[in-house]
Order: sequence, then C-alpha cells, then structure tokens
Amino acid sequence: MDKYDHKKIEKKWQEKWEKEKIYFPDLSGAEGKYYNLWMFPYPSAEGLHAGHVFASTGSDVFGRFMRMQGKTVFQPIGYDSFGIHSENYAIKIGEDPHRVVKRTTKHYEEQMRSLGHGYDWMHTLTTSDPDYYRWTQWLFLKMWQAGLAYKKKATVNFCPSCKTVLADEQVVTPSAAGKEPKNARGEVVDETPEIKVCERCGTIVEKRDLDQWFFKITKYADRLLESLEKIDWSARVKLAQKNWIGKSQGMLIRFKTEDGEEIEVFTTRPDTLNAATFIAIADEDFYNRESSEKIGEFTGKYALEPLSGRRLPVWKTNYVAPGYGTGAIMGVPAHDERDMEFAEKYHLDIVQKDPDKNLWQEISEKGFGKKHTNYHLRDWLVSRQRYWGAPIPMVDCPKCGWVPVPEKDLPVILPNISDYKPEGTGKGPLANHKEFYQVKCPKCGGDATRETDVMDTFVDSSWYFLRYPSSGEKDAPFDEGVTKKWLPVDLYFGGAEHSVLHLMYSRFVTKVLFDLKFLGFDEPFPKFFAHGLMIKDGFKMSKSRGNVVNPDQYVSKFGADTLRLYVMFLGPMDASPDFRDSGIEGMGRFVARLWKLFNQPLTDAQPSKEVVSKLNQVIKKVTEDMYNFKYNTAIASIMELVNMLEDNKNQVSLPILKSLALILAPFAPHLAEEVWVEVLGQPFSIHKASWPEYDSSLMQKDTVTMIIQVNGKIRATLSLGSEYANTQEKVVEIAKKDEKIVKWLEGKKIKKTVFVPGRLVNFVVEEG
Ligand code: ANZ
Ligand code: ZN
Repeated sequence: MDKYDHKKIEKKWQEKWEKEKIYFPDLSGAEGKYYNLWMFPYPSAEGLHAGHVFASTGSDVFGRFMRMQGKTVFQPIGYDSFGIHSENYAIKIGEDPHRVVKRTTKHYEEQMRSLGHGYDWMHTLTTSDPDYYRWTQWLFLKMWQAGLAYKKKATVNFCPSCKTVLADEQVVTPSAAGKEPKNARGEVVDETPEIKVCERCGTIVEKRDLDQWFFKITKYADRLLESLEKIDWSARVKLAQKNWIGKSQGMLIRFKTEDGEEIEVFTTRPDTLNAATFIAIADEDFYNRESSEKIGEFTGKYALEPLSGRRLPVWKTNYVAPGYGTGAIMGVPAHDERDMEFAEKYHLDIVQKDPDKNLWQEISEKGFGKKHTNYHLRDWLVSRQRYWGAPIPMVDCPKCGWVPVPEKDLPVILPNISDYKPEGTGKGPLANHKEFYQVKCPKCGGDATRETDVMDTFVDSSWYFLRYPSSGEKDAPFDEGVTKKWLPVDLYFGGAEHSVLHLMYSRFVTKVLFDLKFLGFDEPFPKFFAHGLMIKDGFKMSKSRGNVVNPDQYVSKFGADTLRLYVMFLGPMDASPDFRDSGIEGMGRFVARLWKLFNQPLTDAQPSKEVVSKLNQVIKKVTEDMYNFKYNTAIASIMELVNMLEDNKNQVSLPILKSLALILAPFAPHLAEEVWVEVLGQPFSIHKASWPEYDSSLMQKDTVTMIIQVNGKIRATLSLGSEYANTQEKVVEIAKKDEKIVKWLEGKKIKKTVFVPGRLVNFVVEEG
C-alpha cells in the first residue's frame, strides 16, 4: 500500500469531476431540485481565509449530502466584486479596480477549486461584469417605474474615510463592524455606547445634507415583518429583522406653544400625558456632537398640555432623533428612564401619571391627537459618491426632470478612468468626466446630464441568487422557466452579520419583483442557516493581529480533505470554532488511518452483532447530525466506528467499508472517491451514489442490569433496556412478572417499594 498522496489524488478527482460534469446539473430538466447557496464572497486581495473555508465547506457538505439523498443539487458560486472592498484596495495599491478584480476573482476560484467544493462552474457571476450590472440597472428602472425610487435632499450618514454616504443599516456599533472605532483622522478612539461607525472601515460617521437616491423599503415594512412568520430562520436573526423594522404603535399628540406655534409629538404612551413635564425637540447641532451625555437648552418657550393647559417648558436636546417620529417628544420622567436622566440633570419636574384615566380615548375624542404607527426602518439609501459600482441609469434633463435610461440602452457602462479616487466633495469621481455625463435626454433629445453616483454594493447582492441559474441569459435578468423550476433557494448558508443588511434588502427586492409579476414567490430564502465565525488560537482573525489563516498552506501540506474534516470537526456550524495547527495535524493522522483501513485485505466473514450494531448506529447518528449541521459529532461518531473496525480487523468486509466511504464522502470527497472507485471497485462516482440506510432492528440497545430484592435480599437480576431502567413503574411491572420473584411475593402484601433508578428495586413485604 502506498502512502496517501493527497496532491495527486485530489487533483485527479477534481479534473474527473469537472470532465464528467458531476456538479453541473441540467437545469432545464432537473427533478427533485435543491438550490444550495452560500453567500458569495467579496473577492478581497488576501484571498480566502480559514473562516471562508469553514463556512463554504459547511454549505458544501450539506449539498453533497442532499445529492446523495437523491436530489438534483445546484450549488453555484460567484463574486460580489463591486464596491468599496475591492475599490479601497485598488486605491491603496494604485491599480485599476477592473484589473484588481480580475486577479482576485481568479485567485478565489483557484482556492475554491482546491478545496474540492461541488460548485457549478458553468453558472457563475461577477457583479462588476457589464452583463451582470446591466440587470442591476434594470432593477433600478423597475423600482423607478413602480414609484419606489426617488431622489431627495436628506440628512444622511457620511463616512469621512470612505468619502461616501452610507445607508442606515451600514452604520453600526464598532463591535458589529468588528472594528475598533476611528475618528476622521484614522486615530483609534475609545468605544462608548453612542459611537456609530461605518460598517466597512470602522470610522465614526458624520451627518451631511445631501441629495440622494432612495428605495422605498418603508412601503414594505409591514410585509417584511409579517412574512417573517412563514420562513424557517433562527429566532435570533428574525428578531434582528423585527427590531430593525421597529414597528411601534402609539399616537401623534398636538401641543400648542403660548405664541400659537404647533408641536406634534410621537408617543407610545399617551396614557402618561398627565405626567409629561416638558417637551423635548430634536436639534441637529446637538445631535451631531460626539457626546455620550444628554445635553439640552431651554428655548424660552412653553407648550400647553392639551387636556389640562399645564405649561411645559420646551427644550432642545440631543437625545431626540431628528429622523424618528416627529422629532419631538413629551418628556415623562416618572415613566421613562431617558426623560428621567434629562430631568434630573436640568432640574425639571417629575410627576406620576393618573392610573385611572383612559387617555387614549380622551385624547382622540377631544381631537388633540390620533393613533399612529411608527417604524424604525428608513428608506434604503442606494446612491454612493464612489467610482466602483453600477452607474445609476438616470438622466437629469432641464426640461423633463429625471428621465430613466431606456432599457434597450443598458448597460450604462462604467468608463475606465484613472482618477477613480473619491474626493469627498459630495460628488463621485464620474462627475469629473464630461464624456460620461454629457448626454442627450432620452425623452426630448435636448442637452442633459447623467447621474454620476453609482449604486450601493448591496443592490448588486440583493438579487444575485436570481441570476445564477439564468447566468448567460442575454435578454432578461432571469429566465422565467428556469426561475420557476429553481427558485426560491432551498438552503441559504451565510454569516449572521448580514441579518439586517443583505437579508433585508433581498427580501424587499424579491417582494417588489413579486408584485411586479416577475416572480411567483415573495421570500427568497425560506430556509436560512447562520454559521458562526471562526477564530484563531482564541482570537478573532484580523489583519491587524496578523492571525488570518490562509488555507493554501494547509491544503498543500495536509490536503483539502484533512482541512475540510478538521474545520468541520471543530464544533457545530453555528458555534465559533477555534483554528489550531496542532488540531489539523491530528486530523492528518486520522486520514492516514482511514487510508490504511480501506486498504487492508477484505474478509468474507460475517461481522459480529456488535460491529453491525455500531455501523447502523453510526449511520443513524451521522444522518441526523447532518440535518442539524452538527458535523462535528457526525465526524466523532465516524471516528468511533473506525476505532472499532481497527480493533476487529478480521471483520472488515466490503459492505462495511462501502458504508464507511459513503458517510465520509461529504466531508472528505476526494479520499472517499479514491477508495470507492480504486480500492473497493465501485462505479464512479460516489457523489452520485445513494446515502446508506440504517436498520434500527440491528442496533443493540444499551442494557442495564437491575438488582431485584425482596426484604433486602437479592432474589434476581434483570437485564433491561436503558430506556426502561429509570422508570419505577416499568421496572416494578417487569420484576413482578419475573418467575424468580413471583414465588417470593405470592400471597404477601407489599408494604413498600424502594426504587433506585438504573440500579435496584427492593420490595418490602410482610414477614411470615
Ligand atoms: C412618552 C413616553 C412615556 C414614552 C413613557 C415612552 C415611555 P419606540 O417607537 O418604541 O422606539 N420618542 C419618540 N420620538 C422620539 C425620537 N425622535 N427620538 C427619541 N425618542 C423618541 O418608542 C417611542 C417612544 O420613544 C415615544 O414614547 C417617545 O417617548 C420616544 F413612559 O413618549 B414616549
Ligand atoms: Zn428632456
């Protein structure tokens, strides 16, 4: 037997799989479809890291399992290549982003192929390719036609480092961004609860008033909320979406100031109106200050509480958000902590509410207020003052206003320019290029200007799953028939950090396309699984710590199968596994043992009951663990089986090794194929073979020996299934029928029964 030569064997099967199109299903004729999708990566300069290996292998293992369950599995991969990630890197090294992306995507593909994932390389996509972004622009036009895209001046989040605006969802806490907070000069600052940073770079965001394009996601707030009910996602991710939508029911109440001005407040607690002691209104200046304390200033005005006419001082503050509700509140310190903190600081009155009054009714009857539902969700800001994105297909005409680029003229090509660096002027680099923006109005033919902003990367990724099965389609973003067959996605695998960003946007876009009759379903991912994030030697992997694990060296040294088995063995898919070099060496030894076991001479002898029982138990366990993404315990039970077979070499028969190869196949696809075809002589390919069945009747149950006493003397022992040995009722019932016991109990009265679970029963009977 030769040593297991992973380099030769892995390459051999990768080529054969490709040649025989093992992972390229016929999408037009597929029966029992299974669309197995992993969130596509940003092709970064560094390439894949071990966290990608963990997540993508987790998805691949499931896809392989489903294929062995008889499904036609479609598992595509592509690149989210537009956007700041690639662009910032391009700027850093002074190379055109087009060229950078060409190189990085090629590198990603090589790495992904080396891991042996079962991707359909015939259906891939790159969001920065014109034949992809043409349809991202088409999507923009559909939004416009549906009245869901608009441009408006607004106070928006601006990242001084990325020099562009950000959507609300892209402004997060430093920990959510996984970054240390930095000020505009790039210096790291202390983290306080109030600090909100750019999701990409960790820089504290600023507010700016700018003219921007938005998608009206707020129109879909209720539906995004309601249909969470019908999708199979974890409670945690659903809650994140629910909180982000932030529906709250309350009232708008009108106050008048003494000089007749009107102030409307939004409150969820109209019942506390008679405990309101001040009015607080939002103030942009205060709000934009980096202060973790509540600050305020008395305006000199008083508002009259509508029911009693009490005079309430009106304050300007930083703790009322300008963009939420009406931007004004009634301060109720006795019942609201934030108001209490403010009232204490500025010595304002604190009074209790009147518990007996139904103020909801009284306020609306007297016409001072009306019921109102408020949402935290804001419209989605989609324009970016950057270069590396899909140009927004709109033309500004002095006569006609905003005119969409006709569909037949798409794509609006992103021109090659050398000055692609953002300047932070509020306009993107394309605004310096007349040859790009000087156009004729598509409607009246007069002189007009193109929009020079480009789209947010999250627009690119909001619909990519629709494109995969139709990639290459020239006349539409997706083919009707293929889409009907293959969508929605059966299992979506990805990081929980996208809980509100990408997942919310994709759900929104799907609902819009459903309403426009392009799709027959309105949830893109009926099942989503959020995997955990891998760490290295106890720490989060990060460039600054220098502990980012590049998988290439491990693939080269140990082979893809060892690496796959290792990362899958680290813990359940939703945990945060810790990558350690010592661990992968151990897995390398296990793979060598497997190779030896498969290559030993086979026997025709009947395996013992114990071995058969173990095999069936392990198949059962692995099958169940697969559905729960507990690959770690699946692998652990395969290891137990291997131990047992090594101890019982004379019983290792062909059927046993076939089953072992089959359950290994999702984890170690190359090794499994090699032994299946070359050692066990089975027909290519193991990855199209059926998953093994298990037979419960062949599984020996664990048994427990129970001692049965009568008046403290041992009269019998009973061998019972462990499922019985802990229930008094069951054990007593069986013991009383046992012939050795019957004679001791005959005609006697049982005074007492002592029961020690799993160990003993003592019947105490009348003497004599
Ligand atoms: C009086 C009151 C009494 C309130 C009480 C709460 C408790 P949701 O929608 O659940 O987040 N509020 C309204 N607009 C605000 C703004 N722009 N910035 C900051 N706070 C604002 O909570 C709505 C409640 O948050 C409103 O109800 C208002 O305070 C405050 F015992 O009014 B309440
Ligand atoms: Zn015009």
